[in-house]
Amino acid sequence: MKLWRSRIYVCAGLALLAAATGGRAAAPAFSLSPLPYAQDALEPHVSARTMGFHYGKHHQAYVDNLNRLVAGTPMAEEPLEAIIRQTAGAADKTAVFNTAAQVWNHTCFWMSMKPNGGGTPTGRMMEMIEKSFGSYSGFRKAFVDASLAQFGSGWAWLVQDGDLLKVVKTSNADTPVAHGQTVLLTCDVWEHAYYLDYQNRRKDFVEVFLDHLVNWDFAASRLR
Ligand code: MN3
Repeated sequence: MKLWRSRIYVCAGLALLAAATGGRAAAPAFSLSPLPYAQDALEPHVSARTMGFHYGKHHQAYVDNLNRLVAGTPMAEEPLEAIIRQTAGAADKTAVFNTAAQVWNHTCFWMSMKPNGGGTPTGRMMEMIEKSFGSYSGFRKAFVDASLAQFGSGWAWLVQDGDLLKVVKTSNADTPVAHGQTVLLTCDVWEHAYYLDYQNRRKDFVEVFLDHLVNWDFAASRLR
């Protein structure tokens, strides 16, 4: 299943309705996709206060800025992934790329978590993890290491590359979507993702993400 192919976001039985009005009227092209759980549902691992700022302020601001940047342009009629791909690497489209990618990345991050998540996956996902990393602990170490190796703001990702899975990291707004990789899940390692709850302890946050929050059903639904 492919997310964000259109303005109707569909995932794992959840119909997440985004703005379907395109640029026809004065309505904005993009809207903040609903959280798949309550803002306090990830406590004690991610506080409602963090979610209030991160989803309600940071993510909303990216949506608002993207609408401002694409208003009156052909991009207002296009799917988010198409905007990301066509602006990636374009020196005169940096603001649009950064903003569109951050809208996509954050929606993916919320979907990558669930209450009582984390731990080892099952089925084909576990088989692919063992084939790609040797073991779940091999994957876990690779993901934590990539998160810590990301200097400054960025993202850690699990992506599918053919028959194998890979852990990759990106800086700032950069996203595997721009590089043709199939994203399975992501962890936001910008400081705003964890500073209120974990201060400077990024490793603690990423380990909690893996052990208590990862939504393996979401990741498995994106396997090709
Ligand atoms: Mn963020």
